[in-house]
Amino acid sequence: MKKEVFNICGMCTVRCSIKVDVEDGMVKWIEGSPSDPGMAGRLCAKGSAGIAMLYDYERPQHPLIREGARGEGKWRKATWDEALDFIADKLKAIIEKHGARAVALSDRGGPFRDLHRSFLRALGSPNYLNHDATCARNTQHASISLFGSGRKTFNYDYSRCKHVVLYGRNVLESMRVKNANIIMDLLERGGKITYIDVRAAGTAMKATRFWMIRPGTDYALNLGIIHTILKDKLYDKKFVDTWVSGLRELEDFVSPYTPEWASQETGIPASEIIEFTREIAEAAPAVIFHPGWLTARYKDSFYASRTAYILNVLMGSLEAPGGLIFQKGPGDAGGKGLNALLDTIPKPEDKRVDGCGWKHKQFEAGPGLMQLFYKALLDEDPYPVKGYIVFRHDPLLSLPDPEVQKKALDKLDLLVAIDANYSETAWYADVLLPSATYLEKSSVLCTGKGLKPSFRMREKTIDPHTNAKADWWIFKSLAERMGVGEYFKFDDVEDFWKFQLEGTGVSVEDMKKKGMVSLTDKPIWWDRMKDLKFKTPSGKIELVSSHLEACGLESFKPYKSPAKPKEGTFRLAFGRSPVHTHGSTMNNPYLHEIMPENTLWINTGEAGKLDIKNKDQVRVTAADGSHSGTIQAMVTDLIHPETVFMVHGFGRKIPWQTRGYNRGLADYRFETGLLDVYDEAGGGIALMECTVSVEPE
Ligand SMILES: Nc1nc2c(c(=O)[nH]1)N[C@H]1C(S)=C(S)[C@@H](COP(=O)(O)OP(=O)(O)OC[C@H]3O[C@@H](n4cnc5c(=O)[nH]c(N)nc54)[C@H](O)[C@@H]3O)O[C@H]1N2
Ligand SMILES: Nc1nc2c(c(=O)[nH]1)N[C@H]1C(S)=C(S)[C@@H](COP(=O)(O)OP(=O)(O)OC[C@H]3O[C@@H](n4cnc5c(=O)[nH]c(N)nc54)[C@H](O)[C@@H]3O)O[C@H]1N2
Ligand code: SF4
Ligand SMILES: [Mo]
Repeated sequence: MKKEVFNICGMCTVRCSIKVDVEDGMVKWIEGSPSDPGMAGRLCAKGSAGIAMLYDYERPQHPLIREGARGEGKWRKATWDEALDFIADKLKAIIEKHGARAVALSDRGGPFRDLHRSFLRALGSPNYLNHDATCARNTQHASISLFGSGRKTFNYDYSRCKHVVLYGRNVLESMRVKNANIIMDLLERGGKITYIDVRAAGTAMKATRFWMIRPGTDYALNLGIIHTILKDKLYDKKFVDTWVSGLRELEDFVSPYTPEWASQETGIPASEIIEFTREIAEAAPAVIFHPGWLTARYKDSFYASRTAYILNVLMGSLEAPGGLIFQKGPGDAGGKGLNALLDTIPKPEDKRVDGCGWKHKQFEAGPGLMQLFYKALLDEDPYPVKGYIVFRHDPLLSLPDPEVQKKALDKLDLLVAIDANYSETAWYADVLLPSATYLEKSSVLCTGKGLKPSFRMREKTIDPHTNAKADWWIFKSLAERMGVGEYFKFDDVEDFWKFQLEGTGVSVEDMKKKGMVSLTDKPIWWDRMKDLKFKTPSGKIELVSSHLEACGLESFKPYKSPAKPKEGTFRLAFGRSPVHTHGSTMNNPYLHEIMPENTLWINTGEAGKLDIKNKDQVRVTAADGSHSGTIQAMVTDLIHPETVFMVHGFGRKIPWQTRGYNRGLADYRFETGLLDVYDEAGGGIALMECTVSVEPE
């Protein structure tokens, strides 16, 4: 029997809409959903390799309970009842001794969080965390400091944009399929891309302008551009007069930061900075300065991101076609949003263990900060945490200092990992619960915000063909065992969908037709001179931020030049390959075949000084000497002399993943001592404040 099912891709976290062809209970074909115009059949390599993941038996297939020491790799197979009872008994003992706040849960963010967040809240713990300290926290906080709301306030209207400026936002490789398509169209219709990176990543190859910037100096570049805009009065006066406070203070602050000064810092000629600024002002307001997603990770990346937002404001690109568009939700379409289980459960009274939102007032409480969580775990301050559930998240691979992390994790009485693969963290856990893959499970419905808000659905295409289970089932079963089953009264996921859709006017049947329901026919635009709403105390875009100032932080931070690495040492930069997702696809049979390991990009001149030739094996050593490894050199002019680069996620250490095991090097193992180093205004861990030495092997 043949059928077509609409699903949401889970091979990375950008969640493209897909259509899956199933024949006789087997997945045969995956393509971008035809009902989503941005996808129209298209998919990336990782998305296509979903089938290879589905039928790969080198991923967890049964619940496992640890037998040997943590991380030793000795496990016993358990039934679901056994594993869930084991977890529930331990959690109950922890809660009895230390209170519910001694249980924490972290995930990888995203729109499918309602059930597991509800589970934690039902237990009574405030300690929900996600991955964002290593991803977009600086950008999130930069947005809050200006607009009073986070980075998801805006979407980027590439389809009408005339000039997009990207700081290490490698859109054509670190991709969203939809955006990559639209950006290629942008180029075809004569739009411009200025791409700024320490190396010529894939996007640089297509860009109309590429600036190879000195590492860690994007903030200086922005100051030079802002200086030019204000000096030459190139900003959108009407927009700025209407919405902005603090322009005069900004003018005073940037007065010493001339393009000539910026040129010395960044290595980009002053004449080019001036020429670029005029060009961009001409294209305004259809311009986008991308404030970064991961961006570069330095101690002042918050200010680099904040000034990128300020550049959009000065160009008046907010809610302008081709600029930064306010994301509209169901309410803006005159409808009602999805019901959330989380809203039905009382908020715990305890304060977060990581201090976010109270001790560290500059940081949103929301998902907290992993590095502060680890510190609290180690010091048992302000209180002990003894149970930790890691769901769809691999902290040991995605944060620095795995050995320090392990010391913190050793304070736990229970570490549970719920994963579709053997993650590095799962391998260290006490119990590993195998999660069904996205093709084998239905998830809670989610909202797609934008000019045309929608509801989106992931429906399972086949039943799990191993003993893995869907997330909703795992958390419902755990909730029942923990005595909080009254919140999880739905029979199955379809029953939960009905609860989510109650009062919205949309039915489950409507959702199943195409996997999404648009809540409006016409795109929703607001009048950018009248109807914008900013959630700052003043209702304005606050260049002088009342939030930052109240927290004792500067709205305009004097620039500090990053130190140049010593001879023979380099900053270690990292990024993505278009064919891998972080560390979770290195063992995928197809993707492994396309890219089995990473290489080390090194500048030709620097390689010459060290007598390193292209394709030589080289030794890379961490700054404190604690870690070293060999890797193939890729000698190229396309990288800045102060830096070397490797793709993130390789050097996997799980012997049961025979393909990915020990192939290539792991960037994070060189980031020694950085678990504690972060941007104090933005909270983002400064992963690129990392130097390594390189020598011929
Ligand atoms: N050194 C260094 N560190 C980095 C980065 C870097 O480039 N270099 N990148 C940073 C960034 S931007 C991010 S976002 C983080 C990413 O942080 P990670 O936590 O590494 O994120 P992912 O690899 O997306 O996925 C986490 C886990 O989810 C599992 N998973 C996948 N699908 C499912 C599923 O359906 N169910 C369940 N339960 N599990 C599933 C995967 O197997 C994986 O183990 O890492 C950050 N850390
Ligand atoms: N194929 C694929 N796509 C993905 C993901 C994936 O794992 N695989 N993950 C998704 C996730 S979670 C995220 S957060 C995004 C991340 O997407 P991006 O934000 O595009 O980040 P990266 O790919 O990590 O690339 C970071 C770039 O910053 C550059 N860089 C380093 N230092 C500097 C500097 O000082 N200045 C500038 N301007 N650049 C610098 C690096 O050379 C690198 O090219 O990608 C998403 N898309
Ligand atoms: S970018 Fe590729 S892997 Fe990521 S969700 Fe889209 S199709 Fe899937
Ligand atoms: Mo990310």
